[in-house]
Amino acid sequence: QGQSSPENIHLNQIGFYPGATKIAVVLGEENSDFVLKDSGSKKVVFTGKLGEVRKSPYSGKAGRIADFSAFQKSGNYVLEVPKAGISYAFDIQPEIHKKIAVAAIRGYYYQRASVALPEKFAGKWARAEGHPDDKILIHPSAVSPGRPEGTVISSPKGWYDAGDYNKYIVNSGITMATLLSVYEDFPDYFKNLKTNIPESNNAVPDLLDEVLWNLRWMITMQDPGDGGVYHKLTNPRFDGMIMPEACKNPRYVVQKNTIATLDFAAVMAQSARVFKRFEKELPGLADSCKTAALKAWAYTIKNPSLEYRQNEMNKTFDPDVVTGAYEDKDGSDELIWAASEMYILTKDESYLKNISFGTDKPMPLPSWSQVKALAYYTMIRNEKQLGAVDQQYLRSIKKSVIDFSDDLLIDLEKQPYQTVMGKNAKDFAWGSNAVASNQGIALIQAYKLTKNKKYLGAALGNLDYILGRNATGYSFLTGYGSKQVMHPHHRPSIADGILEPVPGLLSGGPNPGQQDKCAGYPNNFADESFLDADCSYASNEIAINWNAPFVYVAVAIEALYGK
Ligand code: 9MR
Repeated sequence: QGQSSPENIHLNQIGFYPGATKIAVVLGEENSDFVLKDSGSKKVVFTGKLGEVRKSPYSGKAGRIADFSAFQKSGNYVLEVPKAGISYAFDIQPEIHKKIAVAAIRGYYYQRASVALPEKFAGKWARAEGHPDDKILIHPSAVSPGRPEGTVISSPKGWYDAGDYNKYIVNSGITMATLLSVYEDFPDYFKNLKTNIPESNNAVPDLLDEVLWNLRWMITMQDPGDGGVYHKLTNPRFDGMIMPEACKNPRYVVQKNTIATLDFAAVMAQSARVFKRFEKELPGLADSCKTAALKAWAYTIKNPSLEYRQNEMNKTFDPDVVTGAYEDKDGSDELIWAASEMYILTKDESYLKNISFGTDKPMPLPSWSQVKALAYYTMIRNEKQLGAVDQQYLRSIKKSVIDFSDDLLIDLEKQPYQTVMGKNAKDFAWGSNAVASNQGIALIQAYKLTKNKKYLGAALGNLDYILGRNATGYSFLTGYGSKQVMHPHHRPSIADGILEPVPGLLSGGPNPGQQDKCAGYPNNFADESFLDADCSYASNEIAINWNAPFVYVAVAIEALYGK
């Protein structure tokens, strides 16, 4: 504040739909008019008054809303406010978020393991093949009669999880579910959506081609002996800040356990359902997924509480493994999710026999460790296939999803950024941009159930949040926006010698935990605790489970608002 600067005006830096809400937040307490100008001709096209002062509950910083929703003409504009300054230029245009949706899907292409990315598809971020993963050791924690110590398996493909190069089943679980779900919820949107990947010319939608890259890897993570699924495929320690092809450390599959196997079962069941539609293009795949799901489920019946405890494991087995733990103490939600997917796939009601959907409690927001709502979404999505017995569940599940969204909407208009994201301090967790995105998904589900536009508007508000209408003023998708994230904790982006980071990746976002202890955070206010430095893995890493809900929201908003 004080000096006039575009940084005083926080808005979606990509832009707005002609017919939708258009809001910017102008920092400071100054009351004034604002104008919208055509960025070329500099003509004033719209004048408005700033709203009331609202303060961040975290920093106390003041701002006022500039609402120019009434202006609906396509073009390129700036917002001008006396004292505050002139905003970055932005577009008003139909399909304004299409490039964002495509970029975020393409983000997965850049995360592919075991393959070179040629320039034709990767542009200046082309790179050599890394991590062939065709000679993977069985960690002593993971040996079985059929796979004793010394066994070498092949487990190629998959996506790198995040800024590191390991591949984790638990985190692949919610990621795959979210991507498969956006396909199931908006199949028409993907009919002709091309993302410039090697498979773009085949008859399968590009999104599903991308999903297949990780699915093929996941299938290899099941022990064919007992159906159990390894927790992860990993180096004992994280690779250095080097390119994939420079990594030569041995890799292992590590301890089978119940939760990873339930996540796997759920993903395989959902994949079996989705890929059944592509039997001609991918003969036999759906059946293989179903077989894998059934075997995984059987393992979890025999082993209902085998937990993954990395430190415990390291006391008994060598080498020590210190990479991402994805430890989850409670498998009840994974059980509900897997059971629901198995039931929808097989129509066998016994899967739901000992399952309580727990709709008497508030719906928990999905995250890698909390997947109960994925079961709700699946039941709703497949409601036409449910038998009479399930109608009772269905009613309470729907209510739970709508109640969750109604809670988000309470006092929305009083929020300083007028977003549901950030209303509660707990929203600013590690990967807070995934919180914003997963709230968006819940709101879109509520919109689909009720057709009430207030939910859709709030989901769009969270997209605006991620693309610039937030307390940091950053647009959090690499490669997009006027104030972009430039230094994500992402090994290829750090090591490739290219100024711009790999595009289409969602930075984690504000996280007052500051677990990385990097120097340079502006402060520790929850909504501003973000550092665009590559040491900041707690606020500025990227991850597949964060990109996925962002893809969902961007696609859903395009599909529902686009035109
Ligand atoms: O997203 C995970 C977050 O919820 C945890 O608090 C954090 C610490 O355990 O780990 C995050 O996941 C990281 C994973 O362990 C390793 N790959 C990078 C992931 C994103 O930072």
